[in-house]
Amino acid sequence: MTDDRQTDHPFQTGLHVGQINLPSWERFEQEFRAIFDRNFFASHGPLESKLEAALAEYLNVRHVVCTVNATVALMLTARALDISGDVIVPSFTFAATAQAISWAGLNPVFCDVDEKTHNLSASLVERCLTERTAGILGVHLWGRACDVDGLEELARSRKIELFFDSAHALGCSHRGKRIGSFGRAEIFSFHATKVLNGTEGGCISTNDHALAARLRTMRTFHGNQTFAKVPLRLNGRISESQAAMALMSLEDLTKNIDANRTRYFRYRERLTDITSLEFIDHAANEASNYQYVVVRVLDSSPLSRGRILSALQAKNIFARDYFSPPVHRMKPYRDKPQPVLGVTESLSSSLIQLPTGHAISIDDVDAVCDVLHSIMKG
Ligand code: T4K
Repeated sequence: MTDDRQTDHPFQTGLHVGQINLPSWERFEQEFRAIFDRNFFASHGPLESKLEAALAEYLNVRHVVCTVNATVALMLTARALDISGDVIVPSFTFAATAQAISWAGLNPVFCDVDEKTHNLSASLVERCLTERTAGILGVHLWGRACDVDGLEELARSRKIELFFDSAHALGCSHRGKRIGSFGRAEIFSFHATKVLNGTEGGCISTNDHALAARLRTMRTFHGNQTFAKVPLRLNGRISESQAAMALMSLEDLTKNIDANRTRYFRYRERLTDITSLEFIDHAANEASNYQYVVVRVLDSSPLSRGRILSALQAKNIFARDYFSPPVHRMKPYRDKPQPVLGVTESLSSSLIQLPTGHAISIDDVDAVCDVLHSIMKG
């Protein structure tokens, strides 16, 4: 145990919330030498195809279309659905969810989330439906599935589109089925902070042949990649180096999820007796990637969330106040009248995301918990 681990001293290296799961240097070198040898770095190389096939198998879905990041994947999907009007989205999410809708020329309508799941539910969405509603974009926040069945039923009965921002949910399940084949399409992120690290990257998974053809065509200007008639194209391809990183990370996924799970339960065990912090659970009896460790600061807390974050930061523990402010309070949306979203506001002002992942040892988790114990004494 080094000085770093003693709670009366700051960590010399900051503890961050992101996963940053890395392959060994030797594997990295081998994969990147092979890319150099092929002299093929971008524009639909062999690793793109290999990654798409591997992910399609993992997600048990017909088509996976990889992209440069999840934001572009969301934009492409929203555009490829060929709808116009409003799309109902949660405001309690990363800004990319709603901004992708706006980039696609659609209008995000912000809906409140369920207090327990932090996600959209069919009953909440139903209250937002109007004749302008063309779709619903659900988010499986923290890897917990939103009300998939209720939303599918609603989308079917109202004849509107349903797709999912699954950026947090790779390796998670709903009713025992791996997230990835619900709705018309699901979108995943391979950002370095996610459980599957492509440095940057993302993908769309779908069982819809026609949609996949449109997406494959829209994500590139390459003539040999024309599979459908589309209104617009862009360069949203994944590079070979991103695909190489993502493939290595996919091989390590089980190991990385196991590491997250161990840290998650350690935090949970160590924090149970701080009664003014509520530990946010994952769904019972479902697979989770445990990539997020989230606590809620209750009203009974002797310290505000801001004070807790500052106290942690003073020890070089960079816990985050995700997602604050909620998206409807960010530009450009805050410039227009927005609904009152009570649960969203409350979650947005009370949650803390704690550091986890391979880069953080169990000793580190203990040290973070020690700091929390000491500051929450008041
Ligand atoms: N939908 C949802 C629900 C999302 O959460 C996200 C992204 C998206 C869609 C869009 O996915 P992408 O288009 O990004 O694929 C991060 C990530 O950039 C973003 O991917 C993620 N969600 C969001 C929740 O967090 P930042 O700006 O807060 O994180 P960043 O890059 O500052 O990383 C956090 C900390 O981790 C840093 O302060 C330092 C540390 N770090 C980070 C990187 C990248 C490192 O130590 N090394 C690194 O290489 O947005």
